[in-house]
Amino acid sequence: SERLDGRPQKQRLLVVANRLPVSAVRKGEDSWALEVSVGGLVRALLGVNEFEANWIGWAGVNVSDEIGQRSLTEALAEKRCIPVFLDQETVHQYYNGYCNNILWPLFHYLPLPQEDRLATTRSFQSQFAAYKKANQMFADVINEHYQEGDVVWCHDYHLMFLPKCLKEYNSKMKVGWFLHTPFPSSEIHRTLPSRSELLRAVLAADLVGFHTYDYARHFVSACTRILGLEGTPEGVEDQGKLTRVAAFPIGIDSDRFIRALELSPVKHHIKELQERFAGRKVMLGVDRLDMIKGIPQKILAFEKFLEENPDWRDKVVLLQIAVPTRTDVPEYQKLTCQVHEIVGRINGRFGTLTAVPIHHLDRSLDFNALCAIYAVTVVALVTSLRDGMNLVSYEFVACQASKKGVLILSEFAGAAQSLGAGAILVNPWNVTELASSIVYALTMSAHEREKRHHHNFMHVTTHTSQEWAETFVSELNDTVVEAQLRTRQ
Ligand code: ADQ
Repeated sequence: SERLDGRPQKQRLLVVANRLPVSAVRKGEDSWALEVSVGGLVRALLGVNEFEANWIGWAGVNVSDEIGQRSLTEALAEKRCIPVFLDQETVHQYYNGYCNNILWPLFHYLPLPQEDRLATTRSFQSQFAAYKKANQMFADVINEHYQEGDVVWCHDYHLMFLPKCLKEYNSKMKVGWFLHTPFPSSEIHRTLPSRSELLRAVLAADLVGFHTYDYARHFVSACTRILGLEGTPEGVEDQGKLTRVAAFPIGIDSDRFIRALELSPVKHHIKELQERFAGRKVMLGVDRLDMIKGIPQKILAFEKFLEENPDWRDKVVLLQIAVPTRTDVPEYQKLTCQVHEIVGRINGRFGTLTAVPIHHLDRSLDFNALCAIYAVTVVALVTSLRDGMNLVSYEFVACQASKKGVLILSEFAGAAQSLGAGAILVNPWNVTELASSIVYALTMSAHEREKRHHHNFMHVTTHTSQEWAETFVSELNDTVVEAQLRTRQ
């Protein structure tokens, strides 16, 4: 079954990400319990019938013995997952070190660590070596499973070295790379000691994708300024070889959220929340507890709002749901303490015997509870200091068909470029502006709310995650065909 362009009807897609969408827990020498986590990426590809997705990544466990590796590989195969086995030291240096301590902060405009220059340089070098080694291990597994015609789609900052490793194995492999975080200004990327090597490795891909045009432009500038290559409207050119660079803004499976609101457990939950917060307008924050999300800034602005607007004090409540992540990292522990301290102070200042202004939860909510809480919210606050896209803003909009609530959105989230016309855009560093935008949101006319909501709802329901995945993969196929035509000419 072939299509007109010679591609098979169902093309095999190898989706490569640091983590597999399955976590494994060892139950015996050769038995495993697998827990599937259907994140955004899995869901995006579930809806795409054109491709058969296979997953390659780390299963989140250290398995050093042969029986364990073989049995886990077999168990994962049923879920179309192929494991990459990383040893503990590599995970420590590559994942905790280079990925999460260096690239993640830097790509969100937080400078490189600089406590002890010498020690940092040494550990930096060994971390970068581990990063390259880990990427090579991913490439080895991909190469082993690759079949002609497959499309290999690499994800995120963990795997910037992978396109180069793959092309060294097979220059004909179709390789795409997508970054889920921002790509920073070239002046920030310039500070990275391994700046050139990383850029060159990414450029080995056929197609390089970002959430926004700004990130794509930053990447092209980094290649022209740091590597001295030529930027063209299509991408980056190096001695006649073009790497296509473009923006592919991600979305969500909006139907799933809209349908959930019709389920009776969700309706029941909505009713409970409405009763619980009767007489108060619900404001909401949902974030991973990460410094990039601007949680302290959000809560401080809420405090200022309460300070300056005594009439509102018993008429609003802020629900801040913060899932802990990277809890073993000291900076994240410090952030948790800081947030708890501010919340405690505000609740002490403005709480009464029967009510507190902020409900802060250190945990994640299940899907039904999340939908219910989005649905009862009147004002959502997304105050990221930097954020690749931010899907919470999309999910909120999808659940607001009846309330038509207001989205306050940081101009530093990629989502500001797609939902900017419907949201109130703010600079989260400006607490005064943020506090007054809360007043504006709470007192907005119904007409304006409807107009703003309509704009965003149209966007969220048409630019879905399925459409994002389909567009990226078909663009990758086209890029490769065009490159072949060019070389024949
Ligand atoms: P994240 O930084 O994780 O993703 P985001 O896009 O907001 O940020 O996605 C978070 C997801 O986790 C959402 O689906 C949300 O519902 C869920 N979530 C967050 N807190 C939760 C809670 N307390 N309970 C339940 N669920 C919760 C990275 C980038 C983003 C980019 C995405 C996708 O940092 O900028 O948008 O990848 O590319």
